[in-house]
Amino acid sequence: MVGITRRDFAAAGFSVAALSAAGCASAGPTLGQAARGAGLDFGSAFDREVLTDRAYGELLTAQCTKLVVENTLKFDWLRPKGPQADFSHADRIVNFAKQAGLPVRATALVWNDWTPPWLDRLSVREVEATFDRHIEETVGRYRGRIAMWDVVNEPFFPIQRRAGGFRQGVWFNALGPAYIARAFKRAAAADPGATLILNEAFCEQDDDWGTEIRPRLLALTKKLRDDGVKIDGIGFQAHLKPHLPHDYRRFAEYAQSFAALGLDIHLTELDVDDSSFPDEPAARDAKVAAQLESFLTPVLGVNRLKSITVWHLSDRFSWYLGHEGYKSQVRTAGGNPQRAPRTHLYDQDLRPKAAWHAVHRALRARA
Ligand code: 9MR
Repeated sequence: MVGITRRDFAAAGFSVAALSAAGCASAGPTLGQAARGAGLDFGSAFDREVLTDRAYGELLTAQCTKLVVENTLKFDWLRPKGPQADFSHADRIVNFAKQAGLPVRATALVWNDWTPPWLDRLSVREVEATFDRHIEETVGRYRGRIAMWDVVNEPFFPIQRRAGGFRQGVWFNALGPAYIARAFKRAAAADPGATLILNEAFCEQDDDWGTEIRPRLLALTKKLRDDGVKIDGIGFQAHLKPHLPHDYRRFAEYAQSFAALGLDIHLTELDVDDSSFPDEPAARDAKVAAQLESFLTPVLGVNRLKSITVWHLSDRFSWYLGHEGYKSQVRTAGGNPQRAPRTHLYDQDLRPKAAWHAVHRALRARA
């Protein structure tokens, strides 16, 4: 299948108008339109499900002004068995967005997590060569077609207790912290027109992880800038965890300090971990919505905030589904671990929830 267009939906018997009405909750503006009114892009993670789930594909293209490839462009998905990449799936996914006329962000070009086992058997020199090859081939192949890359994902992971708080893994172990600048330089050479961002988790939380990562990330970014490395923006994942300490106003001030360096700010993976909320769906939805609004209200005031991306639009494709850590948190909070997550803006039947309205309201308020 080579991408799905609006015409394909119609040919398959889907009424675009009916789906759009179902997806919007009202005849008012979509999330994308509301975001544009606030000077932002609105995106969602998407992946191979759009090739078979037409209703979801239609919802994504109706609501978003950009799409973010969730997995297919990750190293382990492109090169699961050896250095030779299979780009056939990635081509289809990128083409889906192109057919819909939407720009693409891709994650994660370099990540010290989820690397395939064959990499562990290489010598340092071979790892280095594979690193460069991966960046040049992947960014080069999609030059002009992938507008934005998460060049390095999650550079810090203090729980591993490595010097500098860096996340260890194949790339870090072979190249040291220099892998970060190297990745940005190689990516810029492979596609000088692409927007290059550094993406990090946990910065929204005030627990040990968040408080340790925040200054380290700021110092790393300053150093990259001082060294003349092209870096266009910072991505804050924003998988909100209401059960952990947090102060979203303080986070907004922190995000602002990157804007002061001349960098753009992106919220790259927004969703709400609802594990500490009640089982009952309406009560849970209200709390998820309130959490989103309490986060977005201060953060939408950050200068140079350019985009908000949700880590899937619907509970139908929640990454929390079947996640053992999530289930055990639900159990600890006294909930039913078998319940379905309600962590996103649409429910499993693609009906907008209170969370959709909360994001929409916050965007309209910024406009
Ligand atoms: O949602 C993604 C899930 O399907 C993958 O199995 C996983 C590993 O590649 O990555 C998930 O997305 C993660 C993102 O790439 C980085 N931040 C955390 C996200 C959720 O785990």
